[in-house]
Amino acid sequence: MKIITVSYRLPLSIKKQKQKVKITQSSGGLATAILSYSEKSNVNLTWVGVADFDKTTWEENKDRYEKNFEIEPVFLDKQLNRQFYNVFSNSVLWALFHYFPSFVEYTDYGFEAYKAANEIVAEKINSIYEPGDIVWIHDYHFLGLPKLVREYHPDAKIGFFLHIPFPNFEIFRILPNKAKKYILEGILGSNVAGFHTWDNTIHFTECVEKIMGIPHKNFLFSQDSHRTKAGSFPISIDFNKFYDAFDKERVIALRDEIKELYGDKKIIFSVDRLDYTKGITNRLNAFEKFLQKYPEWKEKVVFLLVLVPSREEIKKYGERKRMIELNIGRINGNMGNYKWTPIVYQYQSVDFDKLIALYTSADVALISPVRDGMNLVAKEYVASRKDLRGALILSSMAGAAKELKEAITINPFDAEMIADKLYYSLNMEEEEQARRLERMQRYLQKHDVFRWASRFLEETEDIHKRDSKAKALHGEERDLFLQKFENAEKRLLLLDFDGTLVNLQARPEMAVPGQDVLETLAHLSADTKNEVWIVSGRNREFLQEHLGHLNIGMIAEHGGYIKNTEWEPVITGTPEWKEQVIDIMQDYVDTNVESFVEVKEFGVAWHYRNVDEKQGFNASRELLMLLKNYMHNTPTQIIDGNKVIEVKHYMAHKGTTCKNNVLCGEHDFVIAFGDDKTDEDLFELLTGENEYSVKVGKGNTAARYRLESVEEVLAFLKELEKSLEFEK
Ligand code: GDG
Repeated sequence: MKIITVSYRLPLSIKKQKQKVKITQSSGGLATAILSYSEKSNVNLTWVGVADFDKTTWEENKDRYEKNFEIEPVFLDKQLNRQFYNVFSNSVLWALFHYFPSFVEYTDYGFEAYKAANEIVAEKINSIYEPGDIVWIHDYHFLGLPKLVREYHPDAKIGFFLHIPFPNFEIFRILPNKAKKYILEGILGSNVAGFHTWDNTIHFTECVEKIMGIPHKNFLFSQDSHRTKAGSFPISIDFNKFYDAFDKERVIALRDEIKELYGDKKIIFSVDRLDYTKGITNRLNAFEKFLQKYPEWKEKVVFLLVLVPSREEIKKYGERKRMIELNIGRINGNMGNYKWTPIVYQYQSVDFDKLIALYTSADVALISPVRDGMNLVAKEYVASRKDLRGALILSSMAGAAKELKEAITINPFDAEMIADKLYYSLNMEEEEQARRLERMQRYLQKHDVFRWASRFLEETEDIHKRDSKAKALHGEERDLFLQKFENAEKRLLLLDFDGTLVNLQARPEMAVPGQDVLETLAHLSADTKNEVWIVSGRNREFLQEHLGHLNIGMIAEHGGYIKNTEWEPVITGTPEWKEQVIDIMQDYVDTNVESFVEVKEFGVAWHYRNVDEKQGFNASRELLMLLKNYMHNTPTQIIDGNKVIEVKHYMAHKGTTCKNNVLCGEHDFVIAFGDDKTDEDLFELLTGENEYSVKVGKGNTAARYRLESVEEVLAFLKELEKSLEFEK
């Protein structure tokens, strides 16, 4: 078993400089964390990514780096790579997912290149994949990849993590429909879809529900082949590496140099890739505002601005650079003088030691992205301040703001607010600085990048392990099962009605039990060793009319009513919310004329199976969201069923009603059959050795066995019947 990590960039770069070859291995947080996890769990690590070197260079140098994990480079054609990376990934996805819709430059050829690149990477993974491996896919470059890997290996353990925000539905819907579907289906190929924050997770689940029509239960999406758990996994840093760096000899020397250079002046510091999402222009304007509003700080403060070149081939990045440099020139010209330059700017990266020296010299770190998945700079600044000095100003639009509660938070669009917070932070007492930093450090020490990687990978393993392993009830499995049935002395049979004993019809009243069903139920219940129950979502009048003459128990309205000898309600009182739901649903009947409302005692259902497919689907998504908001704080459950949206009393629950009334522990053989979501509530309870559950039809399930159709259920029940005759 191994971990296959996939990211656009490899943690290794090979550059040819004149005659020499320079190999740099990344010691970034992600690589260190996954490597540490793979060592701890004693599994190998292989890294797949797009090569920034050619094949020959690779062949010549592949044995010349320190091999603590395998590297599998993918060589993409230059033009394809450009269109995949620059044209679609960075000019569409990056812009849109950071809420810059006006920056989106969508082209079909870009999208095609994106799909092609994802396929090439999927082939590479396929060529190295072995059963049992975990595939961990990173970021927006590979949104289609989880599905592609799943197509090759249906039982693979696949994790997907998005490092940037996932936008809300109104922003995401801007993409062309084919791209939206490709992305959502792609991510849903994973067992775990991870995001930095719950906001992002909720945005994703909302898009899946609205666009794909796949509902979730506790952020778990059920699909035919597997389930996908969406969740929040805030990334972090190697805390000790930053904390301990404070005392490194070179860091101390560099820090002394900086301090000497700026003397008594206070230092404001920021470091980012030059990107329009990082709010650099806003930051500069706010700094100017600060100097205007608090002129006493002139000549007493300096703003060290480090910008790292990024995506220079993309027009928007070039434009942004010019805009920033104009601004710096303007502010320095207007505010500075021959003795003092307010903003000291460099457009180059710094090495690790210099970065730490800058972090630990800064009185204030000013981090103001207008949108950021997490922002590691904020966490690094906090971790490196072993001296407990300094203040962190952090945009509330960064994922990190959800965790770093002792930061001074700002709205990056509010220059006046930033100016005031700068003033506050520069004047902050040392005691307050220490108190804030100490609390954040305690948090980061515990929530470091190693914990992040372990949590994510363990969750992927866990979700995969708990995934449906329902076996087909055929062949040997079936014989074994019949044998157990025959040997049992006190059997309990729990049968759902619609979709299990009868096929769905255009209207519910048309789906009545045929003669064969009635005979089978009569025969099965005639045996004194058997106790037969119908567990249905239908109302009691219907069940009484069609099945009332049989010697069987019945549960109606998903558990709301029960009949042993007489019908009795499980729930007391009248549901006050019913009239409101009927009114809402009636509006949908008016605009979707073939749909209809079914009113039950403890629930109301809107059926749209007769409405044009697309129209019905769209209306159902809208109704679902409306009901979710409307029914908030009522004792109801909303079910997004098969062409039906149903609101029911939360106590009308097949699992609970069976548990409290029927599953009394006296049986030595229990079997439940069902086809939809409400039956899963019952299946989840049947975990004992002699308890069996059978899912009818496709879809992920908690059931142990599977039959494909109503016809297969009836044939199987007939076999149970036969075994009774055989017994006699
Ligand atoms: C994406 C998401 C999310 C920067 N300049 C230098 C340098 N850096 C290092 C920092 C930090 C990293 O680069 C930047 O990380 P961020 O998190 O701030 O931002 P993105 O690059 O946009 O990353 C982001 C992240 O993925 C992780 O999931 O947090 O939201 O956009 O580690 O230290 N390092 C050195 N010299 C530099 O000049 N040595």
